[in-house]
Amino acid sequence: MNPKPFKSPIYVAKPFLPPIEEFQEGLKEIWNNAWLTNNGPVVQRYREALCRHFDTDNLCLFNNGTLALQIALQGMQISGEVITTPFTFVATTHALFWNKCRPVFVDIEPHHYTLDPAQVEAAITPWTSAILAVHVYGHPCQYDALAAIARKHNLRLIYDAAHAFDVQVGGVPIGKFGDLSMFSFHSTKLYHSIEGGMLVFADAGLLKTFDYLKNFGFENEEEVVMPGTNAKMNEFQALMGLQVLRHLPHLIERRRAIAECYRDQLADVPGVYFPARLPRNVTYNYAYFPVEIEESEFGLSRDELYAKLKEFNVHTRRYFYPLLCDLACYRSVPLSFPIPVARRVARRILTLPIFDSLAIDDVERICDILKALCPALVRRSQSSRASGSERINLGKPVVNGIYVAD
Ligand code: T4K
Repeated sequence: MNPKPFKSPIYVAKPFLPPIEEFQEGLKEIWNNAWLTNNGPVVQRYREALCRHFDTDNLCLFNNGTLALQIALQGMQISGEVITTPFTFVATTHALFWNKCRPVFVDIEPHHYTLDPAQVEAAITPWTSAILAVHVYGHPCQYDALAAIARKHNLRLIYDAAHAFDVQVGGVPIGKFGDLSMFSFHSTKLYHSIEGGMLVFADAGLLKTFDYLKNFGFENEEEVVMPGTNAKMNEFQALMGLQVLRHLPHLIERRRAIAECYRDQLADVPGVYFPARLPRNVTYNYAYFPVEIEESEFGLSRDELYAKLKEFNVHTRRYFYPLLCDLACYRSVPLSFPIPVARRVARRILTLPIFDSLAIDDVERICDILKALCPALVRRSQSSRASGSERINLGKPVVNGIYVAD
């Protein structure tokens, strides 16, 4: 096996674009209206479509997910300490910082990389006001356990659901769990509106507050009722969001096929571990395809593999390394407890390319490259050829009894 590099780069993500004629048709309305932003008709129609999609009226649109989360925390008056995960994108913790809240980083669980409820409960102090959990990669958090802790200690439960668009648990949209969920519609996401964000929340009273906060606090031309900011979605974003929504089932189906192909092709590669399968009642969106690389079995470290894949024009990402608590801006935040699982996952994680237009042939080629780069696999196949044996057993040991091989 001697795979060749790709001619053009294969990135971790590639945005879906609707047929250009469809978009041009939609642009005509915006041109005719000469109304580009400030709650225009396309944004209003988009909001209605999403309210129908998620079966709720408690939904507010923003120009990106980061500002949506910042405004959520402000509108809910979250203060003091907030228990959160270090294994996420920087925006999760930045939103706390911008609200003058202190992040309290606790460990994640090893199967799906979401907050470990036992660690959350142990970190509660008299200053704790909320839990900010992340459905990382679209994997649902342990929502029952987190809800029980939030109830018991009178805390708000907020989800960063940036990766979890259209994920359901038992047929219930994931945005219905907890007090509030934030979704990101950034171009790199499985579902996007170029840039964009959405809040879905339990308390209907918050809608007015969020509408004020994203529009400078304007009540009318003469009255500003709170010091808001500018976080409005514009008409072009809404048009893209509306059009991509129509294609969503196809986009998710393509990703499912790609994910299954990766699982098949990589199942027997030593030192490649998948997150555990999600429970049967979860309808997943295949937002990302993370694997863990165990150097002692694979024969290369995660970082060596990441660099070598680049030489083949395969641009994987190490989402989410470094851990947020190790970044210059959060290094001074003390850890209440050690976070061994997060540390190990951050050292081993690699997210492979997944997007609707990635051909299955190319997925197989990425897997062939990865296998050709695996010294342990190459050695095994050489020795089996030398001994003339036809089949080799590449069954994977379970590391520390924790990782669930597929
Ligand atoms: N919470 C969580 C848990 C998040 O993951 C995010 C965002 C947020 C909050 C904040 O939501 P937003 O404010 O973004 O709505 C990307 C995205 O920019 C970011 O939205 C996302 N998470 C994060 C996980 O990934 P980068 O810095 O990795 O993006 P970038 O520009 O390196 O893009 C990744 C790859 O995608 C590129 O190598 C090429 C490809 N790409 C990218 C763009 C922008 C394209 O092919 N076309 C494109 O237009 O952060």
